[in-house]
Amino acid sequence: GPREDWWRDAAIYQVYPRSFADGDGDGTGDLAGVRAKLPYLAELGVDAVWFTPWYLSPLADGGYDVADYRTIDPAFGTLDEAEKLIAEARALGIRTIVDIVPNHVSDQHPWFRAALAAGPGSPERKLFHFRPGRGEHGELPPNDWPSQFAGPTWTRVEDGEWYLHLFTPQQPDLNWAHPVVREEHESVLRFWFERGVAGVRIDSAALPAKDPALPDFVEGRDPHPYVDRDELHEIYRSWRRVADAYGAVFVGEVWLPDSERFARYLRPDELHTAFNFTFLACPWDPDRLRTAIDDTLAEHAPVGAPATWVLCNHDVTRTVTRYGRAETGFDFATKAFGTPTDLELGTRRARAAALLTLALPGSVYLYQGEELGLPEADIPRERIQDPMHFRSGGTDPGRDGCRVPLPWTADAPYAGFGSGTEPWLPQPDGWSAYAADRQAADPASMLTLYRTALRLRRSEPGLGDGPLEWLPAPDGVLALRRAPGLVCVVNLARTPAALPDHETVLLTSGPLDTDGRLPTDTAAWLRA
Ligand code: TEU
Repeated sequence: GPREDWWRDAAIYQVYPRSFADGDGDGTGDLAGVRAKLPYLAELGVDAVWFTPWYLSPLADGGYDVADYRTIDPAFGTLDEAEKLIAEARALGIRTIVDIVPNHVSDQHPWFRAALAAGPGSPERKLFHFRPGRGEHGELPPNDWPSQFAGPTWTRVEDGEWYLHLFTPQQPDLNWAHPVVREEHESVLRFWFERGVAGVRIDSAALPAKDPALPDFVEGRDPHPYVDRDELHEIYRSWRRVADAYGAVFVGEVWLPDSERFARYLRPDELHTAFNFTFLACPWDPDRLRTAIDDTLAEHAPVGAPATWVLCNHDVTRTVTRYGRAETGFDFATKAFGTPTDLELGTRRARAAALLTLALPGSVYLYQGEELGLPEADIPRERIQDPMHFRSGGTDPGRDGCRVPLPWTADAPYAGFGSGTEPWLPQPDGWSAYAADRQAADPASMLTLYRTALRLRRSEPGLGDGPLEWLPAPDGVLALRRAPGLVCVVNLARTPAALPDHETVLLTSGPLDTDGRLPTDTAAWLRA
């Protein structure tokens, strides 16, 4: 029967519903589109799908502004379709993970509308962080916190009070000291677990709890007024009891540079897993990658949680573009418009990174379109919708470049996304060259590489969770042994690398060179 600990070494595909597949032909992706592509996901060989928010939302932040967790946004479909999708996916061996955003709700959520209407001092306002302003007439925000996007974290309402929002003004922060906020989220978890959901991604998981005094920033203050507050652990322990009743799992979006603080969330009575941003942010450099892998395994081992490996998501620059740049780590500063990138180089490295990632112990996240090797798209400024674009006066392209509707069919309008209506974000010229149907027929394509590697990852004993052993290798070459006989070699040196005696299992590039060596920026799985 199905393994209870499937999540310890699962390959999890991230669907951004707006851009995955358009079933009703209106230019926006939807659940009908996902249902039609379930065979594609099964063929790809993933164990689960994580859906970024699909709930009722004004889409001020791509759905991370939820107006009602118990309703699917009509642009995406209905609750009935979501239930069918969950069941159909499960029948194909694919579990469903949904996204919960505890830090905030939409300003269109009934709670926030009621809070606005009820006025200062009302019980409705206590679900959020409303405060009087500073200054003689309350004309200054209550504290000095800057928002993650643009401007201050505070917005003033008509009656003169201000409310807190770490992200856009359309995303008011909830007050997690309030028992009703806690009860409601546990009820939302149960709602989705009852519908067959196997896991929950927790958005901005280190941010929801706030110092009740909401103090100004003070350099070196410990603890931070809203990042990684101790109160969070009790909240997630309570969530864990809900999940355990359904055998469901959590993956936390815990952005914390301190690995000891990060690991505190990964406990048998707290979160099962959390995203590994150390690996994602790591540049294409052999020593830095090896250190990132070793540090990750070392921080997970004592708490018994499996590591996760992530190359890309809906918030960061596409892998082939990142790896095709001179500065290859993920850094907002390198996201500027027009940063030069060598896509041929980036693609070679992304292929090698795929084999490395899929050879590591733990679970792997695969963002939609990575299996097609999509590059970051340049979105014309006037078409950019992501609120992050506005944070530095429009000089930051924001995150839409990795959210472009997928190319499915080479010889169809809009590369087969939908049926003839222009997609909500423009696809760049040449997008159909990446179409899934073309790649499925090409043994040398990125899609074929991912399919083959994912299939092997399932069939090779010893891949997935379990020990990793580094093998001696020349400078710039990473060689690691997993399964008794399976070795992954990645060549990040400038010269071809000699290989041990072996039988080739999988290569990211064409044949080895005439001396049987592994070319620069390629990887191999060997039986050795
Ligand atoms: O992101 C959390 C977060 O901290 C972001 O500011 C992140 O640092 C940024 O997007 C760069 O990677 C989550 C979601 O993944 C993101 O899409 C949402 O916009 C955000 O929460 C607010 O809900």
